Amino acid sequence: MRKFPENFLWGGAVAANQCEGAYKEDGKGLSVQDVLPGGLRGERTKQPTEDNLKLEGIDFYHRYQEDIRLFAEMGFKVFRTSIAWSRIFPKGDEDMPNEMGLKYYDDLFDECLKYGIEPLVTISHYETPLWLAEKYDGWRSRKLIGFFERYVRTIFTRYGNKVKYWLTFNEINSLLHAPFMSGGIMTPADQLTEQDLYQAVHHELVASALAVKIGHELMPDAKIGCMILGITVYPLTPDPEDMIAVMEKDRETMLFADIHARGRYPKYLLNYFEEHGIQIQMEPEDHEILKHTVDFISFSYYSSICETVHKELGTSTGGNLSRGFKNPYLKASDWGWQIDPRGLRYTLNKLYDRYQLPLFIVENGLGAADELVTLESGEKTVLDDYRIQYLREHLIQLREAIHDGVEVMGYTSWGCIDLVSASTAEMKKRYGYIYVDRNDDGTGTLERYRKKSFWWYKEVIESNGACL
Ligand code: BGP
Repeated sequence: MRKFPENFLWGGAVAANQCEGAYKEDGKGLSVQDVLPGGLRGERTKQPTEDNLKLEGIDFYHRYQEDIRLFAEMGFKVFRTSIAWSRIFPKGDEDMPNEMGLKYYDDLFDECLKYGIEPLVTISHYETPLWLAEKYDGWRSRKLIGFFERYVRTIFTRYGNKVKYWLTFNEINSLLHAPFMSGGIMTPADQLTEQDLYQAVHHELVASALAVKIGHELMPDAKIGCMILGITVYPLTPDPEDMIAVMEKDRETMLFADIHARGRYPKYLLNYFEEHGIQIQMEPEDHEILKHTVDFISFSYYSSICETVHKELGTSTGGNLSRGFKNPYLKASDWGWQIDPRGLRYTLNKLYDRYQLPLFIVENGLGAADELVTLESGEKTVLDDYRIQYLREHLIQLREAIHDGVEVMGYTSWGCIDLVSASTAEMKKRYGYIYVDRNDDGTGTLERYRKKSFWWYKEVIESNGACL
């Protein structure tokens, strides 16, 4: 019989900047998100502006106790969130941390542990302190490695006895696609060369390996993973040229996992650098630092895309920060992300075959415009059968992958409670099991309501996936 392992970590995921709000409370500094009111659709602003929904988020900062109680009610074993770097170091480059920020996460993690929920913490989730962006051009500067090191030492020392599971950079490969949001790089994207981008990538990779090294020294029992934006690519046609095109596109993603898992740059990337005249400045110690490889690989998975050399045959489409061609066999979400549960099984097998390291799916889900309805009983809910179907199909394929022999530590679906979208900065694109009464025009009571999927997911966890 196909089943999930006994200790499988079921749960959900959020990021500080998309849910906490309280953007300048208790000494918090600004982060790049506080000046991105339109997400990836819009321009950054000089100052935080009223139309930026992230400034208030879903007020998780003040309501986390209620929310974690709801997660516990669903039976979560794990809860993924991020620490907002600018709560701990408001500007990012100061010597001393902000005690009020540290205290907040102490309380948050204690609240999780009270219910036996393991925190899974992303150290940097698209929320570089704005000051580091303005003063240093974000991760283009090598100086950020040092600031990041101070930050991770601080949080590892403080939370080492509470947090066992850590992720370094959220979707680290997104730096190539969204340099400001992902890497705090102020220089406009169209003025950045590949040289600039890969230099910034190098700094993050060294910082990531440094976090693994320091984490293992300070917290011998901790498990520290990388986090990759999963971009699954298929050939649009059986033309062998398309297969080669897929291989090349895939490497833009896999290089990040390769370096994190193997501790060195792969030859294909070094050759690519040479052919394109890219010269990365590396310090002698970087090679030693990179050897500190991760304990597991985590990734986000929402959709897949096709690639082809026969551009005239394809219809262009996009997924999560990725562009490619439409797959005629797949349907898409209302935001155009193609829905491909089998692609999850394929991706899990591919990653496991390549690294033989435990895997963790830390994001997956369906963004949809939910409608709150009132039942005869008077209860307000969302009848989100479409979400249940999406999640169920993905979980069945995840179970298949486990049956294939893949070692999977856990699954945290994205936006387990509705939050502000990263790419569009809307509330309307909802992922949660819990509906939050907040609208794109900023109105709403912030009241929480259990959706139909809430009860479904509770049963999934209770039965350890047997009810799927
Ligand atoms: C990932 C990010 C998340 C998240 C998710 C869904 O790229 O790590 O922060 O938001 O995608 O994307 P969106 O919010 O754009 O629908």
